[in-house]
Amino acid sequence: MIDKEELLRRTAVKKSFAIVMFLILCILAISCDSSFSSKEETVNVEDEISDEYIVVGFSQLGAESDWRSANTESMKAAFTTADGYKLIFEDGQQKQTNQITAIRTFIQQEVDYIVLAPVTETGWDTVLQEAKDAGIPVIIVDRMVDVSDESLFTCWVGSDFELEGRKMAEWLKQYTLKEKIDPSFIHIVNIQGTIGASAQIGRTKGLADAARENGWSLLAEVTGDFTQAKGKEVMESLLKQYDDINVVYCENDNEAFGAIEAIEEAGRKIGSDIASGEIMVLSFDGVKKEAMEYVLQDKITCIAECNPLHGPRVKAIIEALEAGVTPDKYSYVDEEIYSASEVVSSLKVGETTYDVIILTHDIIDQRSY
Ligand code: GZL
Ligand code: ZN
Repeated sequence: MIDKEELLRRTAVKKSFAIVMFLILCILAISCDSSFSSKEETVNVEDEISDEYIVVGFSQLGAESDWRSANTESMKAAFTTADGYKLIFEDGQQKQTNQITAIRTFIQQEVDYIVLAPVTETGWDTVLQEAKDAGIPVIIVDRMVDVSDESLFTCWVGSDFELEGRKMAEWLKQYTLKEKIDPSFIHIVNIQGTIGASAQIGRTKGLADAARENGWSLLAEVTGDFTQAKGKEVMESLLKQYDDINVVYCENDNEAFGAIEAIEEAGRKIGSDIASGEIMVLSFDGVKKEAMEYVLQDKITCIAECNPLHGPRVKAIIEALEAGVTPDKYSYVDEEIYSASEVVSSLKVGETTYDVIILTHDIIDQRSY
């Protein structure tokens, strides 16, 4: 039989145990609640971070060339968190559908700006209208978009591709004049870039117009899709189709690397001495040092530069827009033309005269990309 005293003691023990358990549960509840609230705080802090940062969604078209890699690096270097930006980068792998999906994702993420490097010019009206309806400014870089309503993008920064093509064609015309090569002797093939890309449209037109005006034989125009592999494949087949090719116009350096491999594997000699049977290679970009070294070796006789460093320009546009300033709708980058041959020292396109930069190792080593 438990006496009354023992009963009171046991009840007291049970009560204090219950109180301790209650306190433990309260502490647990508060801590998990605070972890929840800290999670909420994390979420809020995350939101605050994104409010503090200018969020830029960048739809890059792919990674097909050295030019593209330099362009991507330039954008990533421009939009850093240290400078107050969050860059969301999406690689479209050269497919427009991937880029359209990326833009729609940026809209859902409510980014502050969308930057688009479009793989081809057409097919953007619908998705750019969606961005406009969402109140998100769109900046186009590099190639152009062909849209029915120019208000669908705020600004464009890039190159004048037709001018690049006309400069290259004018260099060839001056070369034939100085070397006393009859225009009808020129049998040229064009390894084009991605069909529908502004760079392809402009460079192709520049050459085609000059070939017609100068009486050159433009034997073929075939896309190499701006890649080395395709450039080689196309050159191999052209060499089988034509035995009188003496100039190869490549719409970027990666295609030129492929074409050079094919020409050398076919046992042909590369160089500017076309009168003695060499095959002259002309190209665009001048980004990779290897391409510029090829110019020194006369494996590429002339390169029309295409400047990939759009990051700082796009950043300047966004900073202007943030400050309430409307930048120019179109801004073109300045570009040079390089050769190791001193035959042509300058050339004229329209009313403007352009110096040809006679390339040296020092110039290559000093260039920023
Ligand atoms: C030109 C750019 C082109 C480069 C190629 O601005 O669009 O795309 O010339 C690249 O190397 O693939
Ligand atoms: Zn060198």
